[in-house]
Amino acid sequence: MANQTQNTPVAGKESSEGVEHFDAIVIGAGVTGLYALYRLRELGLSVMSLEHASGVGGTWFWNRYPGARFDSESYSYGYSFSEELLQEWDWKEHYSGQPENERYLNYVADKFDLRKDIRFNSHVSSAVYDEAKGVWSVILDDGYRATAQFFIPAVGSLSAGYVPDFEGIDSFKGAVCHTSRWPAEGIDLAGRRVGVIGTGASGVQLITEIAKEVGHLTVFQRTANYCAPLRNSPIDAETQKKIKASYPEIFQKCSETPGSFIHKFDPRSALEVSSEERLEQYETLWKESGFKKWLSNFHDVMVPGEANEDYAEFVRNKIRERVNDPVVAEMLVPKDHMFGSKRLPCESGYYEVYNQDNVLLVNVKNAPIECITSKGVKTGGKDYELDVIIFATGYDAVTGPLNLIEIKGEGGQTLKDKFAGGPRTYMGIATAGFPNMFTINAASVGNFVRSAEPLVEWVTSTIGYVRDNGYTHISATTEAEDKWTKHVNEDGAKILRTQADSWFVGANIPGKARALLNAPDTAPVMRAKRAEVAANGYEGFDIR
Ligand code: N01
Repeated sequence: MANQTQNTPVAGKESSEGVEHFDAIVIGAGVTGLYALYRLRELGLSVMSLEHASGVGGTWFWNRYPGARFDSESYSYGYSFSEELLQEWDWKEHYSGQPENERYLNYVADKFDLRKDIRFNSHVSSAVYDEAKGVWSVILDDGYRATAQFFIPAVGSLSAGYVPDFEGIDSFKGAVCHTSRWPAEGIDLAGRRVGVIGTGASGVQLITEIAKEVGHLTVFQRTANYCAPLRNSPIDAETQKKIKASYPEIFQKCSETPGSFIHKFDPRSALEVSSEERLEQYETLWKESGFKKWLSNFHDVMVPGEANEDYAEFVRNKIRERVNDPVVAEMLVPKDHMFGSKRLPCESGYYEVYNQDNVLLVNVKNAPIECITSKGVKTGGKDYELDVIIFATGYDAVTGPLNLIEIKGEGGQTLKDKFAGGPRTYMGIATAGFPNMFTINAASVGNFVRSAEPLVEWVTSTIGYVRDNGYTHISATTEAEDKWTKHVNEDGAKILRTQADSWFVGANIPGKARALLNAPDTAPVMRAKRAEVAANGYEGFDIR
């Protein structure tokens, strides 16, 4: 496997019981964890990062499935904190693929010498707050233990893969894989009968790519998605120069938009212009790459209401145009949820896959998958014989990765129990009864790196504030948390992301409480709120 790293001891201070002690422990060496490690070290703290994988990258380490790539512009998606890094790194494509993204994160880890403080192949089983000592005690599966004053589970939002509990799943005789655990050596799909379950952003990227080599492909679709052309292309030398010269403007633009993407909405309503002008704008933007099609469009295209439905119909017709068989086309046209209420996948030839003779689309909405048999998938009373089944069935998002660790706060309360009805946090960052712990994954919105960077900066400067002022304890107050949770639930109910059943609200996991898992605010509002809290002496936190 590329970029695997052997475990090397990470130096901490030995405590009296022979357990290593650090100022801070970070879990995860993905985009957020790597930056948290970097910033905490800059503060002069001793830090250990614990990473489950054998290399850095998080999402970009694990998601090696064919077709995995950014759908935000590469140059808006890298770290902005180091001018040197920005100038050294050449993004090769406008929407960079997984191998390159993993290489980038390895380059960052090497450049800033982060690896020496990362313990790889480290699966954390529990993290318990020791009230008497005021430290977090972290235990790994292999028996290793360490303590730290600050605990930062940077475990990612989409890292706990979900495979539905289909009856007979273990009886299947062929190969099985979830998109997030694609083996580095690949899976031989050439000429084989492959079934893919799931048509979210992962499924759409994967299906398009593997359709080029499989013998026969069966796609089991529960919900059709609104997908739009990515229009990826290589970055030529001239463009590369321009990008490198304009990073300040790129990041400035991103910082001003709701989701930290590079695209700015048209402030006009779709409904205030004539239908001809509206259509002309839709068509012009449709020819553009990436998310520009909707994020530079009339602002109300992304708000529940008439304009949203008008644009949804435009996209539906674009889908219809590309699929030869009208019956299959209608199966691929989403009619049961609003445009943008589920994550919008970008694609590179997805709909044309269904024009191939060796591709079959099976609707599993009305006739759900009954079971997995030794030979394949059974649905609607029919058996689909397969050599390989790929689960593109998504993630137990945000709270899922936290729940994989037994996290215990004051009074022995587990985070899992506390979040059983949905996350209860203060700004997605802290939760009452879990002092000195900062959850970074419940606060991000939109362009992940652009929102993670300022978040990490806020958390690490807060830790700096606590230490510089001789405090040892910081915790969200119950009042601040109650107010924030009410805001998430009440204001969250009005936004597009809560209008469909998806991971945004935990509705993709049977039995999971329905609640918006991150913030309903725009990225600029989130940053302003955090800045105000800090300026007001960390209002809403109990600091001692
Ligand atoms: O997961 P998903 P994903 N029977 O939850 C279906 C990010 N991402 O891995 O819609 C049959 O979106 C499920 O059906 P339904 C991005 O944020 C980014 O694709 O629930 N089907 C759905 O079709 C994204 O949102 C990139 O009805 C079942 C699919 O499985 C997030 O990751 C690329 C089923 C799951 O879709 C997750 O995307 C990829 C069942 N029992 C991902 N259970 C970039 O481009 C589930 N499904 C950067």
